[in-house]
Amino acid sequence: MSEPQPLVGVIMGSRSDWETMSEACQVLDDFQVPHEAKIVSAHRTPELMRNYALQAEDRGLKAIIAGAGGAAHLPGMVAAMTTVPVLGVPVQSRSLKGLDSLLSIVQMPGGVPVATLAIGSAGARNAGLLACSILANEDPALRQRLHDFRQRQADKVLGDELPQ
Ligand code: RP5
Repeated sequence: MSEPQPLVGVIMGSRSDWETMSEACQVLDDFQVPHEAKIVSAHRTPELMRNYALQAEDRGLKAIIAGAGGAAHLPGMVAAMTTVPVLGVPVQSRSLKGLDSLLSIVQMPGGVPVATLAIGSAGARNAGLLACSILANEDPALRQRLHDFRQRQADKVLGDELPQ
């Protein structure tokens, strides 16, 4: 049986970003959203990045989640070459704990937006959820799954008890 066509592209600058970016893929799996995951580096494979961005729309991608750390140019450069929404995830870097990644991704010039999430795993999870929200505009069943998720999350917090 053939794989369904991916609606979300999850790309990252390095294999070392996978631990973080796998959280976005896990969310997309949980919500049954067809997606792909690839290493696409702005600095080490710039031609691959260019082709990926330029082909995204024709390939039917509805959102791109791009994670990178350090001099994190991947989300911004991809956004420069496509109008498919780009969600940027700042991966926590070794030297500056992801502040460098965050500022590299969030400080885009007016006219080329990147929706920037939090540093690290919370950002990756939220990027997955935000991609689901974007797709849910055209997919009532996915919208319902998001409502159900929020309800389960609220129920858990309401049921939490503090230690005596
Ligand atoms: C960036 O450089 C990657 O996104 C990664 O977060 C960072 C370090 O990459 P490696 O040296 O671990 O491959 O391009």
